[in-house]
Amino acid sequence: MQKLNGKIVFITGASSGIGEASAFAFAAEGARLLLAARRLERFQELTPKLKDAGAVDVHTFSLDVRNAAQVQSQLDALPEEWKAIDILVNNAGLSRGLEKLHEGKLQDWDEMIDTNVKGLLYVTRAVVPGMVARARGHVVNLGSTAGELTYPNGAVYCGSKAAEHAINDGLRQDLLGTPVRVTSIDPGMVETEFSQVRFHGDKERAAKVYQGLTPLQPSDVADAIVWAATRPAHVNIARVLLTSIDQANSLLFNRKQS
Ligand code: NDP
Ligand code: 8X3
Repeated sequence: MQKLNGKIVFITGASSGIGEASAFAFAAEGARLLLAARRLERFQELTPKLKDAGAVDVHTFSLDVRNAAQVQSQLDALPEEWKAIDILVNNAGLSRGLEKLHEGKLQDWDEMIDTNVKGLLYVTRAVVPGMVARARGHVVNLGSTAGELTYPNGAVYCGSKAAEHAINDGLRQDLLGTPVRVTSIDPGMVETEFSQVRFHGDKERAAKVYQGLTPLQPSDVADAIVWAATRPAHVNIARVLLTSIDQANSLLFNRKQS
């Protein structure tokens, strides 16, 4: 088992949901946390809590992963003691809208593809060369059941997560012969701000997504991420697909009538 104490773990989209829960899970392992998101103000409250939870140190910065130049400049500007990233969690992501493809909004598509696909690529491109040079590292990408099986009205989000699968597998192939590991963590429905973001702030509609079933919690996903990161150095977990007991795949749920 790999020890994580003192390791630098960089989590994108750490201001909420799975990213925030992962920060707490890595804190409990005594990691040093490098956290980024656009809503920097959220880190003011989070940082002392993460230190209380065991993080050796916490460094936060604002980042929009859609902006390639900003990704590179923010990582170049890191204090020297934060540059040697050991684990990258490419978590920043979102869905926008739930509509038939031929009725979809171009702005929603751009936001999903720019964040979930291009943003993940920009961060990976900026971080992985250092891992290769230092001969150590682990990239954990957030995929989804949506990338396994497309559901109606979700073609673009599902497509972005199918792209994540291809990128995850391609990166693992390209890093063969180096000690850098690559993992995709693919959850089903997780109760986070995800649905509120999808429905542009409509909390009532978002709540209905989880009605009548028990979804995964962000900490369940964080648990899988830390598990993958703590396997022995010669073990690469390629993919973890996890759902709640009330979900079989993107289309099949055990929803109790209310
Ligand atoms: P949340 O909405 O709770 O969190 C999303 C995080 O991503 C926030 O911290 C947000 O921070 C950040 N983010 C979004 N856009 C950007 C951006 N352009 N630049 C930087 N950070 C950004 O959702 P989840 O925790 O559920 O989602 C996390 C990941 O998990 C996503 O990749 C999602 O696709 C995936 N996932 C979610 C599932 C679910 O059912 N919830 C299931 C399977 C996968 P900020 O707004 O402050 O920038
Ligand atoms: C998030 C899971 O099924 O709500 O990736 O799109 S789903």
